[in-house]
Amino acid sequence: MQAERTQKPCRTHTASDDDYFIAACHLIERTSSLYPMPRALITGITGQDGQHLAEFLHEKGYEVFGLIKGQNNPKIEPLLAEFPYVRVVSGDLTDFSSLVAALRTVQPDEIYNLGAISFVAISFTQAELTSNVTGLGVLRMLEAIRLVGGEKSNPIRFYQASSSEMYGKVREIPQNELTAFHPRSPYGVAKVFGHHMTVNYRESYGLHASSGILFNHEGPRRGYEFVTRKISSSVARIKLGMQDKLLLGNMAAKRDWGYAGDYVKAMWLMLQQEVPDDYVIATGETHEITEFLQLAFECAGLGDWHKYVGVDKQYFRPAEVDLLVGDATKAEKTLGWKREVDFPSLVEMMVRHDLDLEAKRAK
Ligand code: NAP
Ligand code: G4F
Repeated sequence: MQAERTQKPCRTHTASDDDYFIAACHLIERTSSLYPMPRALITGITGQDGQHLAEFLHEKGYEVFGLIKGQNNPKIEPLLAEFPYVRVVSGDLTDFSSLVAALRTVQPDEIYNLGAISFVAISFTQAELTSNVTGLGVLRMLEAIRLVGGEKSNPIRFYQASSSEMYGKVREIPQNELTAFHPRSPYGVAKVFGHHMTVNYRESYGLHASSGILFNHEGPRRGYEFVTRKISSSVARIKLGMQDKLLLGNMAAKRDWGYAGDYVKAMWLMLQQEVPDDYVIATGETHEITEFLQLAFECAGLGDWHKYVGVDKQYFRPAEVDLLVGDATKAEKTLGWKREVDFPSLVEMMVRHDLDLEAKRAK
């Protein structure tokens, strides 16, 4: 049996230093009668956000469980070395019965569904796999929650990792929770499916299911396939004489880039609200890739980036999302969320991290 949720009137937060404290008090009210610690299950725990969230929830006093796919996933060892408090549970978003088993084992208070094929470029060549994991995976998890948590007063709270990629060919600038979606990749289409399923299960079955429409967020834990990490690691390697050139695709693309550490706090805040809802999480600023390049090369003392950067057509996509910029007013007012790391600090954080890392690897 799960702890019964305390029925309190919905309160509207305004941004203040007390927000995290208040949210933590609500969480204790919800869970303290039966469990000494609230339990969170994170899918995608080996990814960038999963690691930040595991750290954040552990500091908040959660028992943190991570769903791990595969029979001998090589990411388990480094994960447990860095986060020894994480408890691993086996499962795959493409396998419904494995999700049911994971939920029965963990009996989570909160589920953060971060697992996905998340690389937009690969979704064009592996569209079916992307639809299965990133789209249908959400439906499987929602059904598993209904089955394990029960039809009435289901106690499991659910977070879905929706994406600004759903806006695609943007209908308005900036984009908010009411902006129509026009996805431009199989990944974006799959995320729209997952997003609408989350809304539908909330409305149809009363699940406490929320979607965070997160704009791009980066940091030293970002995968090397994404453009920011590709740039910061290449800058470090060029500085250390380990690489000559950096080849990119569409450098005219603009993104609203924030810091992943700031964004996982918003995920948690969403699940501490009495009423589930959808929120845009963004900085409200957009920057061209060339701006990232300029700051990154300057930070390493390499000067003009044009000397090192070329174009390779293989990195262009069949369809592109050219201008993303989010309006996070609702999250700021209701959740009390605000970003702490600005764009220049983010670039500097990533480049300095990679300079240290590549120097260690070179030894
Ligand atoms: P990421 O680093 O690419 O991590 C993806 C995670 O999904 C990995 O842990 C991966 O596990 C797991 N996964 C892949 N296939 C799976 C399957 N079949 N079953 C279970 N897990 C599976 O992604 P991220 O940047 O942390 O993003 C987290 C989530 O937020 C994703 O859903 C992403 O689409 C979404 N999102 C990200 C951003 C962003 O800017 N980072 C913005 C908006 C939305 P393995 O490591 O074992 O492959
Ligand atoms: O870094 P990216 O691969 O991220 P993208 O496509 O914006 O997707 C990320 O953010 C989404 C949120 O909007 C998430 F949902 C998604 O899971 C992922 O985390 O590419 C950013 C831009 C694109 O316009 C791309 O065409 O950079 C452009 N780009 C130019 N050259 C490149 C490259 N991208 C990559 N990965 N590699 C290049 O060489």
